[in-house]
Amino acid sequence: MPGTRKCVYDPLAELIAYYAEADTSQQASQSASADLPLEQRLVERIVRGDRLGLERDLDHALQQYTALEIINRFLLEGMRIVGELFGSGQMQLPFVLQAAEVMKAAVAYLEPHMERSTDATTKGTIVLATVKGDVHDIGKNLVDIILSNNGYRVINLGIKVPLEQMLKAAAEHNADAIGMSGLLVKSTAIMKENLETMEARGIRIPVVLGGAALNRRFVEQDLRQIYSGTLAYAQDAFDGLRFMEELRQSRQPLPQPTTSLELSLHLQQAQHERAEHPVEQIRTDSEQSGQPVVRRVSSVRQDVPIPIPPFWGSRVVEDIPLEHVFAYINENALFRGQWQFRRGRRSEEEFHALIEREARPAYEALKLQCKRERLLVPKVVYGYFPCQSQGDDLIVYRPVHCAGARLYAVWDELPLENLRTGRTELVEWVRFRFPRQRSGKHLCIADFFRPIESGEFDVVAFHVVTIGERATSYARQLFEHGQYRDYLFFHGLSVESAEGLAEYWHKIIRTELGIAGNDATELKQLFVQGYQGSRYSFGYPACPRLEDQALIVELLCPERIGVELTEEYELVPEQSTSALICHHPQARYFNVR
Ligand code: B1M
Repeated sequence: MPGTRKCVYDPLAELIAYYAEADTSQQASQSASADLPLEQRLVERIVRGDRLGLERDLDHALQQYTALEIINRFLLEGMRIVGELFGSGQMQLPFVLQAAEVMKAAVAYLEPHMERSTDATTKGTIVLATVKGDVHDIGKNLVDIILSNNGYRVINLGIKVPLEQMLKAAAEHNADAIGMSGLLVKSTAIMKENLETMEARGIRIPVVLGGAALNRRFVEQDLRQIYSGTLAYAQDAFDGLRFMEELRQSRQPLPQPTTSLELSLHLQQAQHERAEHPVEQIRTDSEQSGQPVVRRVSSVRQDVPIPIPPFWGSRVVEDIPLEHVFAYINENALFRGQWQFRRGRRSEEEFHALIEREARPAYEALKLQCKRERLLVPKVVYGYFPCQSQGDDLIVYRPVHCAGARLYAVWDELPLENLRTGRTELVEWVRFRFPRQRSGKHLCIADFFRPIESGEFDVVAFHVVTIGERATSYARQLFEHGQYRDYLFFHGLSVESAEGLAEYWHKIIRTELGIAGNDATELKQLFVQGYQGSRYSFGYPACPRLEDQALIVELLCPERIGVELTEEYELVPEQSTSALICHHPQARYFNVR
C-alpha cells in the first residue's frame, strides 16, 4: 500500500511486490529502470537478468566505488534477492540462471579493476564433484553456477571423480568444504564409502551432498553417524548456497544428530518401517549353497499369443527425423522436471499460461535450432531375440552356428518360424537373473515370458537409443561460456529427447510385433503405459541391477551407434538409454522390494 511504504529502499520488498503484481520473470528481461539511482539499478539489473547497458552502469559505479564494493554491496545483493524470489516460488529457475549470467558478466568486467581478484572477492571455496562412476553433470553444474555467482570460489572437478582427487584439490585450494553430487543409487554408496575413508583418516572438512538418489534422512541421520565432520544434505542448488552461507557465518560445525534422544527417535523410525514392510514368508526350494531358490508364485498367464517379429537378431537405424522424436517428448517432464518451472501458488490455469508464455516459445525456438544445427542426432540399435524363462531367469538364445560379428546383424538366413519353434538349433547366449517381489503379486520380469518347460520360444526385444555425442559437447560448451539459461534449456531438451526416442522406438517395436492396436491415442496416456506390454530399463525398480546393462551391450553391441558402457555401467554419451521390451499384456511397471 503506497501510504505505508517505507522511506528506506528495501530492494527485496520492492521486488517481491513487483513480482507479485507482474507475475513472473518475463519482466526480468526488460531493462532496469533508467530513473532509479545507480546503486538500485545495479541490484535490479541482476534480479531482472538485464545486461543491456551493464558496462555503462559499471563504469559509472567505478567512479564512486571500488570493484569489490560494487560486487559485495550491489551485485551480490541482487543475487541474494534472486535466491529469495526463487525460494518463495516467485522466480523460475531459467531466470535465476539469467541473473547468474549477468552476474558473471559483471564480475568479469570488474576483474581488471581488482588487485587480487579471486581471494579478495571470495566468500569461501568449495571443491565440487560428481562422485566416482557417475557421469551426471547438470545437477552439480547448477550448484556451481549458483555458488560462483554468489561470491564463492568453486573448484569444479567434473564427473566420475575419485575421493583422492577431491581431497587433493581441497588441500591445494585450501577449500572450506567439499560438495559431492550423484544421480545414481550406487553414488549414494560411493558417498558413504568416501565419508568412511575420510573419517578413518581423520579428515573433518565440511561436506555437502546432493543428487536425485539421496534424501535428507539418509544423509542427516545415517551418514552423519559415520562422519564426524560437518555434513549436510542439499536438495537443490540454493540449499548448497545456504550450507556455504551458514558455514561462513558460524565457522562452527552444524549440529549433529548424535544425542541419545535423536538416536532413539531414529531407531524407533527404523523399527516402525520394518513393521510396515515385513519381510514376507515366501516359498522356497531346498536351499542350495545357502541361497534360497524362490519359486515362481505369481499368477501371470503363460498362454498369451507370442507375436512374430519382423526379423531376428539386431539392426542399426540412423537418419531418424527429429520431428518423430520431438513428437514423443514428455513436455511435463521437460518443463517441470528439467527446466524446473514451478507452479507455486498459481492456479493450474495461471501456471499453464505461464508455461505457454515463458517455456513454449523457448522450446519451439530450440527445436528449430537443434534441427538446423544438427545438435541432436538420434540413433537406435534394436533387435528381437528368441528367449525362455527359467524360474526368475530369462534366457536369450542365439543360433548355434552364428557367432562373432555375424551375431550383430539381422539373422536373415534363418526362417522366422523355424527360430520360434526351435527347428533352428539354438544355444543359450545371455542369461538375465531378475529379482522377484517378496510380497503382493510376487512379480518378476521372467514371468512375462514362456517358461522353458513349455517347449516354446518366446520373443524379447531390446534397444539402446542415443541422441549422440554432439549434445553432450554442445551442452558443455554453453556451460563453459556462461550461457547458463541456454545450458539448462538445451541440456534438458537433449535428455528428454533421449527419453522421447526410447518412447518412439518402443512404439515402432509394438507396431512391428503387431501389438500396437490398443495403443492410447493421447500422448499423456502413452506415458502412463497406455499400451500392451512394458519397457523395462535396468536401474529402475522392477530390474534395479545396473550391472545388467552389460548384458544388453553383449546382445546389441551399441558401439555401432557410438554408445559405450563405463566401468560403472553408465552409458556414454549421457543422453542415451536402454531397455528390455516385453509384449505380454500383463507386463506393467512394478517395484521389487
Ligand atoms: Co535416468 N535415472 N536413467 N534418465 N533419470 C534416474 C537418475 C533414476 C534415479 C530414476 C529412478 O530410478 N527413479 C535412475 C537411477 C537409479 C539407479 O541408480 N539405479 C535412472 C536410470 C536407471 C537411468 C538409466 C540407467 C536407465 C537405462 O537406460 N537403463 C539410464 C542411464 C543413462 C546413462 O547411463 N547415460 C537413464 C537415462 C535417462 C535419460 C537419458 C532418459 C534422462 C537423462 C539423464 C540425465 O540427466 N543425464 C533420465 C532422467 C531425466 C532421469 C530422472 C527422471 C531425472 C534426472 C534429472 O535430469 N534431473 C531421474 C529420476 C529423478 O531424479 N527423479 C533418473 C534434473 C537435474 C537438474 O537434477 O541432477 O538431481 P539433479 O540435480 C539437482 C538436485 O539433485 C541438486 O541440485 C540440482 C538442481 O536442483 N543437486 C545438488 C545435485 N547435486 C548436488 C550437489 C550439491 C547440492 C545440490 O552439493 C554438492
